Amino acid sequence: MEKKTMQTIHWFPGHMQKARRQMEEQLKLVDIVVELRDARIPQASFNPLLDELSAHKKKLIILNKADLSDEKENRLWKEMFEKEIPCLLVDSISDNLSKKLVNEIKEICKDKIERAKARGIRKKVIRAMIVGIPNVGKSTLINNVVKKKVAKTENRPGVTRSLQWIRLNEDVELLDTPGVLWSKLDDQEAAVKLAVLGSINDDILDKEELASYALDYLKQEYPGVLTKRYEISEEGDLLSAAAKKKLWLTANGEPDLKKAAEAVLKDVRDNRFGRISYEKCPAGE
Ligand SMILES: Nc1nc2c(ncn2[C@@H]2O[C@H](COP(=O)(O)OP(=O)(O)OP(=O)(O)O)[C@@H](O)[C@H]2O)c(=O)[nH]1
Ligand SMILES: [Mg+2]
Repeated sequence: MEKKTMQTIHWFPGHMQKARRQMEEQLKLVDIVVELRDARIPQASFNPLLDELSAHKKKLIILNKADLSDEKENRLWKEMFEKEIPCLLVDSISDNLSKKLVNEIKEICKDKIERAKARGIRKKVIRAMIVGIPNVGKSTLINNVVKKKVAKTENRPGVTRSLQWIRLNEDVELLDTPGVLWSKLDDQEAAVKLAVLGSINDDILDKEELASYALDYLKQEYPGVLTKRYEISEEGDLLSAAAKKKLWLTANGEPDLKKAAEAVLKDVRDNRFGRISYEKCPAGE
């Protein structure tokens, strides 16, 4: 898809502004910021606003939903991030994360724990703020780590609306935060990827454009997956071809592109094409 023909995507509703302010306030209580990224789009899910907020804090990057992304890309991205910052590849639905996350957090904060000990504080509680773009899996990760459903989760952006401290054990507390974007989505291709994967509310976006972007990407980077799913030849107008083949038609028998776009986006978000990375690591080229 030509970049210049793309719609301009912008989504920074009031609750995100409020969340940003509250996160800023809580930051002074926090020992470490755990930043979740979507393993399928590790770069597009980087949030400059959160980066700015956590600039002087210890940090851990979690590439979440690693079960949905390409294994080879997962390895490459993790290696790349680890050169700068501790990084874990995580599946917050199936992994057993409690010990792994606590150990990692304690390791990163060990100097703070030591310093507290030296001051006579035997048990320092480490406070970790869990941040990330909407729908990346922050609340799911917290539920996994504390082994019960303490936070509401759903496959749409904007589910968590307020900050919530959760006691994990006697050593660690976690802060669930609402997903936030940033007010200027300069990189519109990144914005399209965020919208395609469900981190931006797409009610007011052009879904046909989003779906066509996804189809073009899949054709280019994962040849054969569209043929497998939609029995189409991966040439020409893919959205229209899929609509014809899958009989997503209007009352008068024309391809119903609106319906097709909804179906394609649902397939992307339900992971019907297998393990796909929507951003390839530059180190692999
Ligand atoms: N396959 C897979 N799905 C995940 C994973 N983590 C979260 N999900 C799903 O992603 C969706 C969003 O999860 P949430 O935990 O609500 O995301 P959030 O970051 O808290 O979202 P907001 O509160 O809206 O910012 C849910 O449908 C989860 O089941 C994961 O590691 N793998
Ligand atoms: Mg949430």
